[in-house]
Amino acid sequence: MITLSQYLLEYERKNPEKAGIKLAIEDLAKGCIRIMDLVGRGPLIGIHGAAGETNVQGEDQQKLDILSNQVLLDMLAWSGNWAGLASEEMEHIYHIPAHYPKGKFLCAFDPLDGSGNIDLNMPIGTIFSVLPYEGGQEAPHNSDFLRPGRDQIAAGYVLYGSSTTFVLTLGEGVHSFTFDRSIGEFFRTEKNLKMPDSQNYSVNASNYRHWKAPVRQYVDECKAGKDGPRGKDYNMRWMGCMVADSHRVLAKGGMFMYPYDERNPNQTGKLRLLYECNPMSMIIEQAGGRSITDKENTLDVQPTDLHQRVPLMMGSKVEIDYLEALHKADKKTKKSTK
Ligand code: FBP
Repeated sequence: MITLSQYLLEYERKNPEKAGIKLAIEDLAKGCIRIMDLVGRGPLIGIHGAAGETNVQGEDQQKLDILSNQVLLDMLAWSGNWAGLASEEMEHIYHIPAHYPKGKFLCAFDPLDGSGNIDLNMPIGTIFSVLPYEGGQEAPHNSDFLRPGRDQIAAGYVLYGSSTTFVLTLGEGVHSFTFDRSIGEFFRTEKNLKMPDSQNYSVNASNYRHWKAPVRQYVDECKAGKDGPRGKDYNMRWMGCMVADSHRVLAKGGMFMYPYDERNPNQTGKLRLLYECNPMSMIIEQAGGRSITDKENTLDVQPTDLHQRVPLMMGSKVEIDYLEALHKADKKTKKSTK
């Protein structure tokens, strides 16, 4: 088994134009090891519970949301590998302090995903997206982060579960690394992950009445199982943590979605494009799956805001093709009845 560092070195040797990516990803890995430690000792050191503040999304921040955010800022700011950072927990982009050199990468991250699970010892994670930066030592602007997901040069997540798993793509397949606490290294435990087809779907079904017709039809048909139009039985899972639910879909196939919700027509989705949907979608596509909003491929969306939300449906190609076809049929019907 090779370590994460060995894999990154091999990658840089094969892709000299990506020089510097090894150190940059290692920064993220070191930061996540610190978060793993904080998460693991949470109740012992009094860092569970709400922090009494809200973030730019209007969500109550957990103490560990803020601590994890600070860990990543501290770890990435001084290394010289990054030109700018964006976080779910911060309204504006974080500028690298002037006394540190700027690097050639930008990072957008969700420091702790699945905040609702933190105090329950349920799976939580960290998600990151890496973009190239061509501005040299100039300070980046929001617009430097507003690039379609296709421009990502790396994406990944860390799942803090019974073991700590680091899943990464650099655009040449998806690899999974497991943290060995006795040695303090991530070792590659799965190479070139390819997502199987399967009958698993993952959605917060309590929102059913707020969904658009194609999504309701998709879930109705899954529930109808082999007696229904799909002719096979489906299983449903929801952990309330995108990293955990997506990890299962990556490993076992099926689909994960947080669809459009008619309750807030101005907010087209719950999950954030730059640091939740784009990185996860790059991983799913690299593993042979697909990811769509209710209008286009997620990775083709032109972002307009750092904290923009989009409807997300991603997973095994056969399921997403089917869901996309339901959306197209619905659109056609609506057009013909106008
Ligand atoms: P954050 O915890 O980072 O805000 O992420 C949002 C999230 O918790 C996802 O991880 C998860 O898929 C979803 O929201 C859960 O939503 P709900 O509470 O509606 O089930």
